[in-house]
Amino acid sequence: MEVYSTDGYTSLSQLADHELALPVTEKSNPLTRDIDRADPEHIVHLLKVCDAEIFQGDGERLSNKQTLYSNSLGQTLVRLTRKVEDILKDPEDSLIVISGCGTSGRLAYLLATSLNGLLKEMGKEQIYSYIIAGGDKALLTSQESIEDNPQQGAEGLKKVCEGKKRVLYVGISCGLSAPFVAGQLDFCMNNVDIFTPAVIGFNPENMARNEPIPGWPLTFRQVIARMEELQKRNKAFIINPVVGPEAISGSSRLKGGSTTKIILETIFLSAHEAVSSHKKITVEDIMDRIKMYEQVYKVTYSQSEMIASLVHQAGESLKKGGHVYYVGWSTLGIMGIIDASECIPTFGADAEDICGFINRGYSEMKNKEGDLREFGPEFCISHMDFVSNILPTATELDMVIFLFTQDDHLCEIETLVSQTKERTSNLHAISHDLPAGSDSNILNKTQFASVVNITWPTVNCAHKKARQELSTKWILNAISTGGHILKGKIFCNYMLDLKVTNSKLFKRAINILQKFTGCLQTVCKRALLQAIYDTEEITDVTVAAEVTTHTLMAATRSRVVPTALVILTRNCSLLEAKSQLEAHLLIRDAVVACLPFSHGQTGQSTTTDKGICNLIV
Ligand code: F1P
Repeated sequence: MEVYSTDGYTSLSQLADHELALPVTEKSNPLTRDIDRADPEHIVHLLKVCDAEIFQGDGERLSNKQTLYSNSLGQTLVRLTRKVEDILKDPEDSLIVISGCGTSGRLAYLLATSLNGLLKEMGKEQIYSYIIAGGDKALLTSQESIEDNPQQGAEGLKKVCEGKKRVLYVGISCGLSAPFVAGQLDFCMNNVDIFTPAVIGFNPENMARNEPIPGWPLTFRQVIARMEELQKRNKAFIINPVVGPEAISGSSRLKGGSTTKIILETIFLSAHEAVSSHKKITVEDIMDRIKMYEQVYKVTYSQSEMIASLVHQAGESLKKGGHVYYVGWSTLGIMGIIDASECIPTFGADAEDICGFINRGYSEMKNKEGDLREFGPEFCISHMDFVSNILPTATELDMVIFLFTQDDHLCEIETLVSQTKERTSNLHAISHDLPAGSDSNILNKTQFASVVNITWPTVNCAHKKARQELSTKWILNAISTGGHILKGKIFCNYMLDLKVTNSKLFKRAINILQKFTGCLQTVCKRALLQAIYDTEEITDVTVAAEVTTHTLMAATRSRVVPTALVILTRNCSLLEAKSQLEAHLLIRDAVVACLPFSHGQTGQSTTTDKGICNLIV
């Protein structure tokens, strides 16, 4: 079905092929194509059906696709669990390193820190360590350019492991794409006498990223191919179930992050249990644990109505220039900080739009580099900082959400509630295991505007925390994603105004432009570079420069993808595109006004005065 084949444009069938060839983690999820026009209830419903794909049944036999419930994945997890057990039993000179970029690195930090806490309680040696690209600053703010550097990844790993004789390395890259992680995996494979590498991601091996990495001889896919060989000898582990595309295309903080947490906890908590109860872990045990997480999913989304009301409230605050503050205790504070930190790169949000706070700040975070407040206001994360920096200027427009459990300091919570209520009644709670109905219950005494309280069956402490954290993650992801959708930040299920700060995001930007304009990749790239370099004329030298040169420049610019989109669809100058966009406060409004089709004409191609716009979302 060739719709337009003159130079510069591609055909609908080619566009469809293009979408098919995208890795799962970059595809547009058909379930959420209209999420930008949904009301809060429907947004939560769409996130729910999208998250259900994490637990889809074993599709291996039907589609050759590994899922979380695949027997082959279960076997890999059992083998990896045994490696962890070996180290737990004989920890001398050994280390388990969990590493990743962005959200993946933040989850690596959370897991390593929590697991060390468990070992400490038992009086055992703390053998977990984490690496996040960009260091601890990246726990709170995005440092995405470092993700492109395989050498820095390898050097960082070498440093952490100095003097160790046995290292289990777990690298997380949801898209099987981050050069930083590729560098570490490769380093492990070059030193197999000490290192055993494992990788976690959510694409099939043949969809691991295959673009050349500047200044490095391998692609991520080649690294995976080498690991496949080692895996046959139990010397490497590839964990890559397919959980379907994200609700917001490419936003791997959502399903990617949740599934990462499920997999890591399944491996490590199973190993801890095996050692303490002298039990041999089986595939059935692994599956039971995954079923437990599926139950967490069901219980969490059984509160959809309340979650939708929080989404509505967050949307109201964000739309009116207010803020959303997560005030959390213990690891729920960390879940809040992680969710908030992701909003800047995901939605182009300002650092102060959604912020997270944790009681006792960095001493509660237990991060490697300690107190980071010297780096600026966005690094002030304790409740004391909240009281002194935020509360004095807080208004009814600001939404405050307390995150806590029955095990947290309830008196402290009560005091902070009173202080907050002096400034805003827009105060809500997400709590776990608070006994309902009793008069002494903080939820009754303090009159939150709304409460999501979830009660879990009694289990041991580590499992309880794991459930509370994941459940809180799902609710906060819904609040921040839904709030930004209501604020008009999303078009169809794409974040158009993404920050093009690393090579993966550069590629994503070009994909988006191709998809919405039908223009050839080379044409899209030129328009994107025009927006990045703020120039009407792009030279061949600039086009040929390395992606890093472009992404460093892009970090200093705003609205580059929307600008390129208008250049392409209107076939206009950069100046004209910028002035078209400036007339609109919200990107979604700007795009709807500038694109030569009205939303809802999905699947149709529309003739414009300058060409054809193919929209096959
Ligand atoms: C890592 C990551 C994401 C972030 C953004 C840029 O992705 O930092 O966490 O949201 O998309 O990339 P990955 O390596 O886990 O795929």
